[in-house]
Amino acid sequence: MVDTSLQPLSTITNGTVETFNPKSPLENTWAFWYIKPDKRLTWEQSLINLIDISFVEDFWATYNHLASPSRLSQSKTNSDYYFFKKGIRPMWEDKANANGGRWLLTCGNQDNKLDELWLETLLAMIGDCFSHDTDAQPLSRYITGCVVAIRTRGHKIALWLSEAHDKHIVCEIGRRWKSIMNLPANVRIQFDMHNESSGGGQQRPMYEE
Ligand code: MGP
Repeated sequence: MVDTSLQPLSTITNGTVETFNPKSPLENTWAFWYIKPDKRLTWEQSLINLIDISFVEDFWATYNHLASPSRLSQSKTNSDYYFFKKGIRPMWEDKANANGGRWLLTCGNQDNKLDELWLETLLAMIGDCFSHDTDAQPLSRYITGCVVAIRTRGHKIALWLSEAHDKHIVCEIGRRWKSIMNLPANVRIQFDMHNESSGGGQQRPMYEE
């Protein structure tokens, strides 16, 4: 893993050591993951932890360095970026995800809006935009991560939650995500529990916004 973090600066003033961190800390530390499509590997083996991000500056350095989703779609079909809270593995099996689900936005094959929607989602996550001052408890605590999946049959962006059964919480997060992405009312997002998406048995989404 590449460590791009700058070291804090220390100065001695009148015999006292003062430490300045030149960077802006994020509310949470996040991890970028990438799935490199490789038929010889299992899904889990193809999951690569790219970098952990604790500072705004590191977020932009990484974001600007990585190929955009639309760029991936030109040569790396079936690859995914996962952006998750540090300590949560981007898989259904992680205990933070096991009882949760995902809001899914199907983007079609057009790349023109994909990068914008992905960046809006990332910025909302690191900026804690899913929580409002009036919330009894910040809704961002239920968000574990997000995913962009590059597929020939239509790219997808998903928001993963640790909660699936509290309809009020899940649907409010879905509505806020739509608003953050500035989606028109006629564009629908769908929520499924992970154990349904992994089992493949469910025909209809659990919730829709
Ligand atoms: P996918 O990438 O979520 O969907 O899962 P895709 O490729 O759009 O296909 P879909 O038609 O199945 O929706 C693709 C496959 O990757 C799954 O069938 C699993 O084999 C594997 N996979 C994906 N995820 C997110 C997980 C996970 O969390 N755990 C495990 N064990 N396998 C996963």
